[in-house]
Amino acid sequence: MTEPSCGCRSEFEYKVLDRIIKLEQRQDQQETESRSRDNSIAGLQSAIQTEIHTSCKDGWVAFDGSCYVFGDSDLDFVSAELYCRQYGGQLVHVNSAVENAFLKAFLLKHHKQHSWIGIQDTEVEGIWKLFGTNTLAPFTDFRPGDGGDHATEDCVVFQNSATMLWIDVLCESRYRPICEIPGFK
Ligand SMILES: [Ca+2]
Ligand SMILES: [Ca+2]
Repeated sequence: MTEPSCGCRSEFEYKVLDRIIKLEQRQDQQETESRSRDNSIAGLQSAIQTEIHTSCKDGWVAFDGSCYVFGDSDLDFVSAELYCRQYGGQLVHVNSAVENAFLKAFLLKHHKQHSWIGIQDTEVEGIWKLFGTNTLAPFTDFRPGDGGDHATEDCVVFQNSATMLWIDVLCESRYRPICEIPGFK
């Protein structure tokens, strides 16, 4: 904005003031947006902090208090669970959206295969329980149309696709295990 040479100084000052007010408003808006962004990533940051403080044996991947192994041979569900138990672990229990997001991101980056999740709906169709327990699955992420009343499909994998959503499959199918054990701090 150029200062005019005419005698309309005060009009010019008003314009400057108006410009300053608008800039301040924009700054306020940006601060609000930035605060909301900060809140939405706070959960992930806390998980990352825990990841930093989670220790795992060599070959295991640490995240948010747990250690994971992504097996590289195709096994049926029971064999996959046994594979994990030989390490003192189990097929992964996905406890939260954050854990799910971590697993999906890892699979997409490193390990593009259908991969077992440690839940079944053998008793009541569509009621998923952590394998070997009477505990309801705390979190699920099924592809639309999956996870419901499919009597023959009582086991679940991350489907190898861009979204890595969960699909129910035959337990006799052979896919990759994801094992989980608690990390140490
Ligand atoms: Ca878990
Ligand atoms: Ca089923």
